Amino acid sequence: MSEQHQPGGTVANPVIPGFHPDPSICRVGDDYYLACSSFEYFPGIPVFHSRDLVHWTQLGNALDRPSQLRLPLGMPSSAGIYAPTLRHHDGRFWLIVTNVGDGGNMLFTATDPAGPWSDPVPLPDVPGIDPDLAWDEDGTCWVTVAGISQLRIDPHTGEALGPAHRLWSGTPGALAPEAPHLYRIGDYWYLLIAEGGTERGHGVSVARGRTPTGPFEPCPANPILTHRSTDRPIQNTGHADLVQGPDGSWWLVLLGVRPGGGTPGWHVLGRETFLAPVTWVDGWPVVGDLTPEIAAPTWPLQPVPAAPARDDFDQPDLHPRWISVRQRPAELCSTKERPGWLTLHAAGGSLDEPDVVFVGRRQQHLACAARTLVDPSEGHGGLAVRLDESHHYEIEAGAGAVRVFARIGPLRTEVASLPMPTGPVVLGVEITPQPPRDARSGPDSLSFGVEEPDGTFAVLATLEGRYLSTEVAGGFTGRVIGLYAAAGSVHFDWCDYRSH
Ligand code: 6LW
Repeated sequence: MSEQHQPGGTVANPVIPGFHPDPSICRVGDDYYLACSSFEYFPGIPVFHSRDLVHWTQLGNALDRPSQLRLPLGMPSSAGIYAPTLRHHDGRFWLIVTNVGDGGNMLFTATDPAGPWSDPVPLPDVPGIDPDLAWDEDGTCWVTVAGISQLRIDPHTGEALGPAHRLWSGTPGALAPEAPHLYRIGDYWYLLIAEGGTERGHGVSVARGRTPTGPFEPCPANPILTHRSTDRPIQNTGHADLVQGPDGSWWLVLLGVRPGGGTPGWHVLGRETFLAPVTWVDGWPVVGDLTPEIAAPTWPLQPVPAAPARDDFDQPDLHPRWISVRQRPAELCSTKERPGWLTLHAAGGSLDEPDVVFVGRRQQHLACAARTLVDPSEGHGGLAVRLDESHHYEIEAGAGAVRVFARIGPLRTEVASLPMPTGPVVLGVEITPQPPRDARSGPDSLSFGVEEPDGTFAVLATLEGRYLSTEVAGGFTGRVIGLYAAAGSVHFDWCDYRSH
């Protein structure tokens, strides 16, 4: 993501673009690690590394085998893996997370955050969502959850060592006190939470006490961060975690969205990870500039090489950026069957089905394009932009034609088709943000087409982007662009993703 760094003293936000919500961060020496929610996608919980808080590289996914992550077919999209907390303690990395719909709260450990991570330690007595982990000076381990409640556990066995107690309910009247993180900083324990709901009202509040169990005194300036009722380009700001920079300065990582179009505004990339500076006044954190360009930190930045645009499927394993819906059985998805190609065997059928065989990557830029070379001679499949089972657009090759489909809520329709000799074809999508023309303008357009051998992109259909936004579809995720098989076996030679 080195293109994020702008010379001249600023860096671009989000620092991890695309559907990467609920960031949790920890520092070990000069290294920073960050984990995000992943919902119905497998593998789950992307884990990133940085040395400067600005440039991040994905190391892997913490939950990358079925013994760690079950996402049953009956589980709706936007259930599954919610809001991890990542911490380093006693020489190990600890990840506590909720699988909403299969197992509730659970804990994982690793000596290397790139993996392997352990099998889950179930936490049957830890209620609710958004678990946080903190240890006090005598080694007691506290789990704090949305609500905001807290209990003591044995993190090695998962056993509760006492009942859960309500710690704080956030600002009176505010919706959804959640996303707690508890820290010992100086003479106080700080309880950082999100409240107001994860939509436009979202914000970050804080309380402090002399012990990890409170009592907690709310900050008089709460919420210490919200962009509600403003015209700021970054909205829904909340669900934050605190960290110290290499020079001892303080920073928040948090989620936010970038709505486009007219009213009410539609965000299409999901909730992304942003960075904001923090100063301390009278023992309270004060959040600074949270804009698309923030003043660069003063320590040396360490850009990382930009990810190559092309995945050519020449390696036995897919890059960790590739995610599948609920599961990825090796017998249905392989780069070994036809070496140099990704082969997908259809299971259930189209992208309307929960067991679709789909492998995608998050859309990370408002303006971008994807292309893939597909061989549909043994089946039907193609390139899709997916929000969930009920909201996706795709271009599909097979049976002598290329077709564009749109699924919006309960409606599915073929919007274009083109006869085509059965043989390899380059399918593509161009995604273009649109300046609002009037109050009802959508955020962007998606043009699906075929790339001719001379490089010309022949558009079959242009579709409006609002129907693949969270404001229309609901839920907690963002767009994922990927490859799928709807029938038979479909082979993909390569896939390109480029920002514009
Ligand atoms: C998460 C909650 C939230 O559990 O959204 O924005 C929920 N914050 O803390 C799902 O990501």
